[in-house]
Amino acid sequence: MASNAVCPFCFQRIDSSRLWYQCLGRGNTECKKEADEAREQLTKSTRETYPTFPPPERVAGAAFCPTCGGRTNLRACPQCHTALPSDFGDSRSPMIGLVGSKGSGKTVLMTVLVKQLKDVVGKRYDAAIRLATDNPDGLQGLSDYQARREAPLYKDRVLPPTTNQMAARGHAAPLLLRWQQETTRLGRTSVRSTLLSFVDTAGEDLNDVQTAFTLKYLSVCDGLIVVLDPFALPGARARLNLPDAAVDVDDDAPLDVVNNITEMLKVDHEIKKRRKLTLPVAVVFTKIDAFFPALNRGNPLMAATPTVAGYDNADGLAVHEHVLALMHEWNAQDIDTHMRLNYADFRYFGVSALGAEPDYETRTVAAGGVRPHRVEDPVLWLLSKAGTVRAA
Ligand SMILES: Nc1nc2c(ncn2[C@@H]2O[C@H](COP(=O)(O)OP(=O)(O)OP(=O)(O)O)[C@@H](O)[C@H]2O)c(=O)[nH]1
Ligand SMILES: [Mg+2]
Ligand SMILES: [Zn+2]
Ligand SMILES: [Zn+2]
Repeated sequence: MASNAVCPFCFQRIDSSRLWYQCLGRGNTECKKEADEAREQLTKSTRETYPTFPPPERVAGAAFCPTCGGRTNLRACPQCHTALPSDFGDSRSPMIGLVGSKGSGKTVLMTVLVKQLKDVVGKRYDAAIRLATDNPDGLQGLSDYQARREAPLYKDRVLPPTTNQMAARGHAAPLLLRWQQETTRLGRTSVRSTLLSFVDTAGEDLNDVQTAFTLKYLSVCDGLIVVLDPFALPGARARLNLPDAAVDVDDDAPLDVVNNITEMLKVDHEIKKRRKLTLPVAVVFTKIDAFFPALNRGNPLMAATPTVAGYDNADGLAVHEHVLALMHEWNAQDIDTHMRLNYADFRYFGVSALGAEPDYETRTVAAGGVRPHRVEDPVLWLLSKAGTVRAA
């Protein structure tokens, strides 16, 4: 039976019951690792792998490589020939898009979010949350990911450089996380697996509505995290005392970004002018730590994420309302107007990936290190919609 899925690497719709195989190089004759033309065309990846081949008829488990005869159970995308996580075929795999304006804090947020999910949220849910592929974010393997993304931020306390535009870096490999959890239904326990896919886009890609990649990516996402930079709002900035080095974007970029995303989605989903978009959108204001001194102690934005193993809807709504109040203070109601007119299902979030203001000039994380504040909220909300996370 054909079952529809989306390849997290090339964003094409594929039949997950007819996945291809990728050789593991275990045959009697030598099989060579090579770049793959289809993969390069669809994902810009020139990574060399053993050959990929279509499934022989009536094979369910392992198959044998037609070139070297070696046995393999590694599955791959029929379109872009990229190896897929072992349980791709039988797990739910919601795609969560992470988009936002330049300098809004996407790279820091994604790095911190992944670590927070692995180290903290997993324990809370009694779930195993792990990177699911050997090429996270285009890097070669988990240790490379840790060395290039996590260590600089957590150990050396340096902020990442700006993410290259897709055109320059050529390859926007998504980061796949597998969320594995035991569930009990009608007295029977089984392990349920969900794959989450995030792509860190460069800010500039969004300003260019024609960026085909972004369009294709947005069109297959089941939910979106739209990252907005409060420092780009003059009304918010007026309440802070920010050094020049902290401000990296043009004024009002947040509304432009939201507008661009809406335009792209509407074209793609062929939505009539008067209809609202139905995919859930988490609108996330980053760098909320800069506003801590001005917020009341009782403000839910100041409190940590509730530590229950479920999405706390009442807490989420309280945060939503308080962020909305801040938007009014910041004179940014137009963003809310836009959201109400165009989306049927959205919620506001305020997060701080770092937990305290960095030294913007030297690009150094504060002395206390990275202390994530509410970074997991948007993902938990989106996953509660997908049914992975219980709403409490
Ligand atoms: N106060 C505060 N500043 C932050 C935080 N996260 C990021 N920043 C600031 O925002 C800057 C940009 O962060 P990035 O994560 O590189 O932003 P980005 O959206 O990936 O930027 P591009 O890749 O250029 O599009 C950082 O250099 C910090 O100055 C945070 O949690 N708190
Ligand atoms: Mg970046
Ligand atoms: Zn082979
Ligand atoms: Zn693919």
